[in-house]
Amino acid sequence: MSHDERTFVMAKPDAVQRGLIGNIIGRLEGRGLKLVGAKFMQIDEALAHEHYGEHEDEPFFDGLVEFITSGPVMAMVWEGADATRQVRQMMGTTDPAEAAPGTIRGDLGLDLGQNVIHGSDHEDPGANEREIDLFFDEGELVDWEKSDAEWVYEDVDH
Ligand code: DAT
Ligand code: MG
Repeated sequence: MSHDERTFVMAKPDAVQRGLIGNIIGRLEGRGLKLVGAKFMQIDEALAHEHYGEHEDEPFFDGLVEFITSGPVMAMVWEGADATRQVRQMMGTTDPAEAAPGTIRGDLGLDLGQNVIHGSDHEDPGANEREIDLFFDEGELVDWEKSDAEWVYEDVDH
């Protein structure tokens, strides 16, 4: 399996306000994933509409846009084997009240509307690339070798 799948991850405004950026990054780092891009930023209305376009007909859309633009977020790109699906598993279900303990939402959230983290949907092919392109220019992503790869992946030679 390739080790270079990339996925888009975001610590949402609630996570930033609650001082949980480091907790989230620590979990992803600890798993063996590699950070290749990060941007502390404020999402404006237009970007929020584009990012959450698939939900524009939902009754919760206006509240979702208001929430995601309510304060800064930490937008990130993480790389690794099966990264998109693995991050989704680590996030837990959309509603933190139902998310399993041990998951990011299950450990750090209580309310569906403020669920701490976004990760690209692994069941929507191309969502990861689309979201990475929406938030990052190519030059903002860093190609680098992480020196622990041989201790994370069995098929990397020691
Ligand atoms: P996810 O973030 O797990 O991919 P999603 O794409 O279905 O979930 O929805 C995007 C965000 O919208 C989600 O993180 C929280 C919010 N949301 C989803 N369903 C909602 C609902 N029924 N009521 C309020 N907010 C909701
Ligand atoms: Mg989604």
